[in-house]
Amino acid sequence: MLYWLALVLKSHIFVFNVLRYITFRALMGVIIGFFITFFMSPIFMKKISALNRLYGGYAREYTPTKEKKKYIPSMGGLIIMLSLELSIFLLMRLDIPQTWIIAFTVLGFSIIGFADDAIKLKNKKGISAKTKMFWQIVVSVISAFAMYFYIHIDTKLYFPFFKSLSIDLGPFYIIFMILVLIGTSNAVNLTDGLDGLAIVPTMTTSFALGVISYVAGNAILAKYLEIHYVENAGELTVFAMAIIGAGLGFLWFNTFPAQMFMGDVGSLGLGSAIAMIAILSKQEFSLVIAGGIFVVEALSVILQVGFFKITKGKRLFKMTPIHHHFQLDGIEEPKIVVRVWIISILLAIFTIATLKLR
Ligand code: 57M
Repeated sequence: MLYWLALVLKSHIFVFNVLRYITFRALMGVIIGFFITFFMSPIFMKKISALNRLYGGYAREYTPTKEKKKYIPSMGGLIIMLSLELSIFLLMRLDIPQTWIIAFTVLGFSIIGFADDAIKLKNKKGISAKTKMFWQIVVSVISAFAMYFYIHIDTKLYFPFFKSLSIDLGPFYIIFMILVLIGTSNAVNLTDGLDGLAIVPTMTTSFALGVISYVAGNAILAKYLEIHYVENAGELTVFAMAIIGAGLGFLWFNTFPAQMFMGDVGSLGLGSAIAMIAILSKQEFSLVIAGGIFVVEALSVILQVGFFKITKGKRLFKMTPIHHHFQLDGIEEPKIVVRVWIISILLAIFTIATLKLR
């Protein structure tokens, strides 16, 4: 909206011209995102805490730190999502379909998460896994078809490290997009089991993808660094920075010892958000590197379940997702979390470095 205002007013009031720049709107994204989550979360926490007490606590059947965390309010992701949707409408260009498809997808995934969280308040089981998956498929199918038919998204897969290697999936790219959306949102959801564990890797992944999107959306830079040019990818940088702003405001309360969790509304919504940036900027493989933490957490569950079935009851890890394994090994929660942060920062730097390693 502000971009449009800049176009209308720039000839009358010169300062509005600055709103046209991606870098300025990205900076505004960090600031707006931070202030919304920072100032609104305390009000929200009070309300959810009251509901928690009313319905007897939210904590699930077992976690190594279950009792202490029983009354911590969840659904903080609602404020993150509010902040993100606001940033989308205020800061991104509304004349391109990308903006609307992002707004729809993130809203869709967060509504699924919200429904689960809200039901969990009363009934600890929440929505069944099948119902949740059904709705995730519905939202991703709509989103993927919109990207295929409205944006005419490039159906080729490009690979980091290789300048000219690409594989064209044609219409099968629709299925690929659906898998990326569902896989990423569930991987972020699985990771979200310790204080601050999911939000920082989400921010570092957003940062790496945001930088690459800026390069991909700038014809001169893209040509210089020999990455695939994607029209309007720079707008994704604005969105990525809004995620960082909102994430910082949320982390203020979610860092150990957490005063609030993001809930499925946050984890599913944020997972779909980073997946959208990766798809629309044609950086799906950069997402795998930058979001390596999410990949490892999800893989640990897949391996554990597979091994359990094949060996008829033996376990590969003490407990998965893998952060529980480290907890049961006796490592304190903040140590596990900060080490994950360190790895995710390194992964983001490495992902950005792949721009030069071609
Ligand atoms: C999300 N939710 C947290 C909070 C957060 C198939 C299986 C792997 C599924 C998996 C599962 O249910 N995952 C979904 C896990 C929960 O956090 C809430 O959920 C939201 C995210 N969706 O925002 O609202 C608890 O996590 C803790 N927490 C924090 N700090 C945070 O900032 O401490 C969360 C955020 C919170 C709080 O205690 O209540 C969760 O862990 O439940 N299942 C599992 O993860 C279970 N694993 C398991 O059964 N593993 C098996 C294999 C064979 C499947 C195995 O390895 O043997 C674990 N679930 C729990 N405890 N609760 C096992 C340990």
